[in-house]
This record gives sequence, structure tokens and C-alpha cells, in this order.
Amino acid sequence: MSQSLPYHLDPGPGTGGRTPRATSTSDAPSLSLDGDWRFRLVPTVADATAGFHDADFDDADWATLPVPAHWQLHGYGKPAYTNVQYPFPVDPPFVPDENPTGEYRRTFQLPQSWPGGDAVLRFEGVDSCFAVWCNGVELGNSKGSRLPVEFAVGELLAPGENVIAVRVHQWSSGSYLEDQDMWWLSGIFRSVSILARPADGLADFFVHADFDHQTGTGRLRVETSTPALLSIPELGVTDAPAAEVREFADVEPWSAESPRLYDAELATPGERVRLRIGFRTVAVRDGQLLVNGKAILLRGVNRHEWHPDHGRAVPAETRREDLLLMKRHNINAVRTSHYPPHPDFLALCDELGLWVIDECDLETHGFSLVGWAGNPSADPVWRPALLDRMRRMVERDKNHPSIIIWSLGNEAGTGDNLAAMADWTHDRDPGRPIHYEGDYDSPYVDVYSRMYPKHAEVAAIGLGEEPVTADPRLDAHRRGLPFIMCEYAHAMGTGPGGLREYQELFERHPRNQGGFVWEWIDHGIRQHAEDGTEFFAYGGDFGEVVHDGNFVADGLLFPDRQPSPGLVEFGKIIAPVRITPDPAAGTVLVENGYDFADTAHLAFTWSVAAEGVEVESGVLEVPAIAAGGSATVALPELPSGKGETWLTISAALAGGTSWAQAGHEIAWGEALIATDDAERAPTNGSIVEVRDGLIVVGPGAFDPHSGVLREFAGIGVEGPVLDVWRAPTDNDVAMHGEWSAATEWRRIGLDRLTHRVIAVETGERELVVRTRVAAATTNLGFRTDYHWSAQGSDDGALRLRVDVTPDGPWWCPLPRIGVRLGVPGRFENVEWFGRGPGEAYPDMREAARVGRFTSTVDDLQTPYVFPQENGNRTGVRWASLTASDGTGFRIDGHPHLEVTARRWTSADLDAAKHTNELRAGELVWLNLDIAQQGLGSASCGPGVLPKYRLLPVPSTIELTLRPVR
Ligand code: IPT
Repeated sequence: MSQSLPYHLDPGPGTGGRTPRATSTSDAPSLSLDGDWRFRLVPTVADATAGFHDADFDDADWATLPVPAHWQLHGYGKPAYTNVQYPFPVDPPFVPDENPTGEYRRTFQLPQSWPGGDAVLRFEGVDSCFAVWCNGVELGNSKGSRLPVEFAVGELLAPGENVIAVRVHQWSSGSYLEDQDMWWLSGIFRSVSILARPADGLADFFVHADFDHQTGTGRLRVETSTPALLSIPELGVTDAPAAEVREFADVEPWSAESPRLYDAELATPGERVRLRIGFRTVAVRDGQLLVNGKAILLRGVNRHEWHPDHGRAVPAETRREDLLLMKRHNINAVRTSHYPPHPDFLALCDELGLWVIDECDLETHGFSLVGWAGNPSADPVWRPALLDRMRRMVERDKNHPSIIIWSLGNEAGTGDNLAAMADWTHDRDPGRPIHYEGDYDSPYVDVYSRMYPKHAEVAAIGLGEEPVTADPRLDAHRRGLPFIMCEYAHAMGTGPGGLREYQELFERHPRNQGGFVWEWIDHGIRQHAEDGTEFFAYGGDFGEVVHDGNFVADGLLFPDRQPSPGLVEFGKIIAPVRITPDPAAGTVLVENGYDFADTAHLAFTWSVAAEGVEVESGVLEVPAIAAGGSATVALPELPSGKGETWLTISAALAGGTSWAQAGHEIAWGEALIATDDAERAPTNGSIVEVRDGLIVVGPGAFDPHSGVLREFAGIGVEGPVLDVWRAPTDNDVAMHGEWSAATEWRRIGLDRLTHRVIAVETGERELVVRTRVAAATTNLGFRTDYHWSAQGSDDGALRLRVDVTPDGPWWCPLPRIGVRLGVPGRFENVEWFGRGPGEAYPDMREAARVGRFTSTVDDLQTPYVFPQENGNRTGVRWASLTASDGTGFRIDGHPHLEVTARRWTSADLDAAKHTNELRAGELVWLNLDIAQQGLGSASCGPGVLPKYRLLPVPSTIELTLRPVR
């Protein structure tokens, strides 16, 4: 079949490409062909422009398109997002006739100094398939969007002007292998260059640099395609035969924690290549993944290449920014989901220190929707393509010490072609284990990997008690493997919740060696509404016929790379040092969770704050603690404060590193040292009376019929009334979760509660409003009694106690239990004493420390790409809202409240589909809750753990309102 198919439909990898080889930094001349190319997009392959690849074709009236770029992000065609489903019929290897095809041309001048002889035209990445011509001569064609390919052009290059023409097809047989959960974006999206290949040059090399942790010896062997001389100045090697096995006593090993690299050079008569060598040994032994003899703990993320304006054509500075952000949030590992990244990214991982799982450009997930019939992983027709992809990745990236594991791809089902990829790789590179998650029998992999398992399952796997494999003959193999989660904690929208519990399971069971949060960044595409407001687009926003909505926005970073609360939380939970003060004992326990480093690079400080205001601080002397060790350190004599007083101990970088400045905080711990025993609650004092048709209780005036507060200290207000609704989070909606809380909440009408007054009772010292709150169609409701009292004068405090009693056959957890209060929008400055500074929920609150914080209503919002409940501040002892003149009011919780404040209602938040649709109203809406339901990560994975579920049980909310003048 394949002979008769055009190249873009042939299941094979392409023709004419040179043998794949390592990325190298060579002194051989090179010429970048990045920049503006002439460009034309035709709707089908049949519409190709006749003779467009001829050297003398006249393209003067063609438009230009930058290289590297995706044409859809420059006004040609539209981006399209699908997760699992193919956006075309599953009819391999065919693709629709509507196959947008980009015709690229550019001329370039060969510099006078160009050496002549052999040269290659190198493409780092073209999506999805292309054919190429040099000066009118066809060089070949290729597929494998995120993989390099080189074509020989030496004999074709002419002095002076030359022409390259490239025809790129949006769809090809290769598209069946590239069904990753991301935008479909086409074009030459990575660099293009011409590289001179000197006679007697060094085509390829493979560095094997091992580290013997028992002796501290580095063992080096460099395979070269032609004999070469090696120099490593720091190790005293000068122009020595590269192929020789060499040992170096007392070499400093490479690790993600101490990424020690040795600069080196390989020389042949025709070429010099610079390289950086990191000595490290990766092994799977006794059921553990070891680097340099030590079991490591992966604190990782899945990283797609993404930029909100440039798609997968990520600018160089953005690549570095990603890694700096990771390092600054204690992340030590990256899975390059789900394709090899730009090659420079790996060089940065070597330099800054990250463990890398390099993943092949392979995903055939859409076959799952047709029962895996015809899956390329199992059909021999596709074997050359799959092997070619693996080979191009391994050959390109093999010299990076940061890569500790090769991954065959993602979600490609099962089949012998995967086993063949693994076999080839084991043979080519015995120094790295192999990962693939999709085959639960795991016969040809070296680590056991799963995505989105529940905590209970992770615990079972940790104990080696997972169910037997489908093929029991393979069970012993899998049971002997270390366990990692290639994906967990789906970071879509508000959340993820439950990270702490996963981390505990990693730390408890030696077999569990951590994992990779899904995922690093939201793939939102920056757009502007008609009024100019920025927002980020997701699936469906470009008119796609099939799409997967906002499932593409599920990262720890917002599309503009602002860290989400989830990233801050993750950074706290995976902090490599744990600090547990015990003020009663006068000590603090410091546990070192680094795999290799001691704590000598950290400076510890202590601080005591009363009611959130620092009383005193100082340096804490902590001896250097070895990796895996701990120390109990005496605390200094601590000052006492007035009111609720907390001790915080912080560990920060003592000196600057390549990724953060001195003073950057790595870890902290806090402990309560004194509680506030002051009398906060006013006692019943004031008389309830009726004035001007309103019921007056101290500073509060109430509607006599509804019993609802209308004015507080002269300020018109709405409410407070019972509210249990929140705009569902992506995790409440649970697109790919086991159970959708949001569906149930809407069914029982939590978003449309009505209030019925049973009685408004004006006692001597208390106003009691008895109500039943319920939704149409159900017999479920809440008996809700509001008890109002005040202390003396109009200026005084107004106290509320709300008793909520669920009434009827309730069973499912509630979003929140509290009251909703609307106040005039001028009260926009917020200060609180509680946990902060960021948003927190019951199962995502480790990063929120006790303190006094200030913000504004606008800044309390977290801009999730798809609007949803957000911005909750937890453990709020008191909060004040004031206008620019300093007046306003303060709310004290008894004891603590969960607080959100926004310029729109939960209904507005629920209705909005993009951030720009949220418009400020006249009021600020406060939700003052006794509790919120946890978050979980059911958008793709487990729901809220039982201990974080907010069950409908009798509850009391108590608070005091006070004017601020
Ligand atoms: C899993 C995929 O591997 C990943 O690419 C992404 O789609 C993620 O889920 C969810 O965002 S597959 C999923 C259907 C379990």
C-alpha cells in the first residue's frame, strides 16, 4: 500500500533525511535561516502552486511569515484544540482533503567565507509534514513535528544567492502519531539552519560519564563517529584520544541539586565541538530508581512548550524563565510532555539542575475512541515511523546529563512497536531506564508509571500490593519496579487539592519516588475583546467543530506565566526542608529532604509576630544537616506579644545561585506561641427597637418583614443571608473525574435557593429571624436562624449568630456554608489577620501562613482562564474593608472565617466563560463562611478526600460587624 501513497500519507517517517545525530556546538560555519520567509497558504494539497519550488519562481507578491512560527497564530487558518479525539476521521493513514498546506520560500546569500564541501540543511521542528527543495532540487520529506531532520545540501549550494522552498502540510499520516492534548498548530515552528560539515569533521558523539558513588570516581568514555581528541581542562585532559576509558578520582558528580558540569572539547582535524560533561549514573536496583547510588524523589511537572502568543515556538528567554520559575518553586524534575522540547531547553536543564524524562513525539490517544482498532503502536506498517521517532530523539539528546529516563511517548495504547522502540533504546543507551505509562503490564519498561491514581492506590502500590498485571507472567517484573506518577494532581482551575497527602505517600514508601503534576502551564491563547480587554482563549473559541473546551487550561502557571496559587502550594509541599517548631519545648525540628545536598547553603531566621505584626526577629543557627538527616535545634529566648502570637522559621538561600538570589526562601514553618484571650465578642447590651419602620439593633437597621439587615452604621448593605453556592470549579465540574459535584449541586438547586421567613422575633436584647432556605423541586432545605444583638450605641458592634440546620434527606457535600453580604463598592481596600497572602481552601492551604495582609478587592481575584470560585482567604480572624477615606467596617469571625470578596456575584462568576466577561457591579459581594468544600483534582482524577468534604451537618456561623471610622 505504502508505495502508492503520496509522501504525506505514507505511514513511513520520510525520505532523504540524514542519519540522526547529537545536537552539538561546533566551530563549523553555520547560517541561520530564521526570519521572514515568503509564504502562501493553500487549502488543499491539490491547490499547490505550480512550480513554487523552482529556483526562479517569482514570489515577489507573496506575503511573509516569520520562521519559527505557527501560521495559525499569524492570521492563516485557526488554532484548534482537542484532547483525546482526532479532529479528522479515524481512517489511517488518510487525512481529509481539506489539508491546509503552507508554501514557504526564502533566499539567502552564502557568505564569501563559506567553506564549500558538505553541508546540511537542518530543521529543528516542522508541524506536521514537509517536503523541501534547495535551488529547485528536491531534497526529501519528513514527519515527526518535534524532531530534527537534516538533508544534505553541500553539492547544491551555489556562491551568492540560494533558494530554499518548503511545503508544509497541516495534516499527514504523522498526525495520527501526534494526538497530544494540545492545540493543533502548524508550520516551521523551530529554527532552520545550514551547517557546514567539514571533511574530517565530527558527525556524532556519545558521552558516557558515570559516577561511582562508592569511590567518588568518574568514569568517562566518549564514542565518536571518527577518531577525536578530547580536552577537559579542569580534569587535566588535553588532546587525549576520546575513545579511551578514563577514570578521574574525586570528580564532582552531576545532580539536579548540584548540577556540576565540566567544560570539554572534542577535536577532529576538521572540527571542534564544545560540550559540557556531567558525571552521573542512573540505575534501577532493588526496586528503586537510583542516581549516583541514591534513591531520588521526583518533585516534577509536565511541561508542554507554550507561549500565549507564539504557541510552541517558545522564545529563548521564555524557556529560561520556565526553568527559573521551576527552580524557585522547589521543582526538581520535568517530563517533556509529550514530545522532545527545543534542544536548548535540555542544555538549560543540565546547567540549572533538573531531572528530565525526555518523551518521544508519539501519542495515538484518539484510537481509544474506536476500541484501539488500527492503533499504530500495534500495526507493523507503522514500526519504521515509531522507531525513527525514538531514534531521532535519543540521538539528538543523548549527551544531556539531565536526562535520566527515556519515555516512549504518551497514551499510545499497547503493541509490539512500543516494545521495539524500547528494545532499540535499551541497546543504544543502556545507561538510562525506559518509561511508558500506557501498558499496564509494563513488560519492556524499567519504571512502573501511572497517571491520576487515587491516594489509596498509591498507598497500595507503595506497599507492593497493587493488583496483578493482566498477564500474570509479567507480574513479578512490574512488582519489582520503582513507582512514579507521570501525571497526577491535575492543575486545572482552582486547585489542585490533596497534594500534601500524595507527598506523604511518596515520603513514606521507598518504592514511591514522586511524580509530575499535570501540568506546568495553561495553554491559553492571548486575545483581546472588542473593548480591548485581554483574555485567554481555549478550545471552541476559534469555531472548532469538535473541541475539548477549557481542558487545555490546566497548568500551574496562567498563560502569561503568572504563578497560580496551585504552584505556590506545590512549592511549599515539596520544599526540600521541613521546619517544625515546638515552642513549648523551646526547639525546632529541621528535616533535610534533599537527596544529596546538606543544608549549608541555607540561612535560617526566626520571627515572632503578634496579631500579624512582627515583634522581633533574628538569625537561627542551624548546623549543616546532611541529606536525609534532621536536627533538633534550640530556639532563642522568644519575646512575648500581645494577642495571638506566632513564631515563623524560614530557610533561605545564603548566597546567590544561577536561578535565584541570596535570600530566596526555600522553606518555612510556623507555630502558635500564644493565643488571644481578649474578650472579642460583645455581650448583649443594646435594646431592640423599631424606628422609622425598621427594626434597630445597635448600629444595625433591619427590614421588619424579611428580617434582613439593610443598613449598618449608616452604610446601606444587602444581607447577610445564607449562601451555600459557589461558582463550580473545574474540579467540581469534573470533566474526567469519577463524580461531578457541580452536576449534583445544580440538580438540587444550590444555585437557586429561595428564602422563606418563618418568624421575625424582636426580643428585648436580640432580634431573631427564623427562615427556611430551599430550592424549587426538592424537599431539601436549611432551617436558618439569624440571631442579632449589639453592644450599646450606634457606633458599637453588631453581632450575628446563624444557626443552620439541614432539613431533609441530604447526602452530598455542600460547596460552602456561610452568609453572603453585599456592601458598597467603595469599600475596596482589604486588610485581614488570618492565613494568606494567597488563596487557600481546606485541601490547598499549606502555603498560606498566619499573618496580617493587605490587598484590594480586585487583587483578591485569581484570574483562572475559565471563571470559577477562587480567591478564598482562609482562617480569617478579622477582616476590614475600607474606602479611600479610611472609613468602612471590620468583621471578626468567632473563631475564624473563610472569606471571598468580589465585585460580582457567584452567579456572574458561574455564567462567565472568559475573564473579560466579569464586570464590576456597584456592590462588593462578601462570602463569610464557616467552611468550604475542598477542591480535589476531579477535573481529571480523584475527587475531594473524605476529610475535606463539607457534609451538610448543623453549623453555626458567628461574626461581629464593627464600623471603622
Ligand atoms: C492525560 C494525558 O496524558 C495528558 O496529555 C492530558 O490530557 C491529561 O490527561 C489531562 O489533562 S490522559 C487523561 C484522559 C487521563
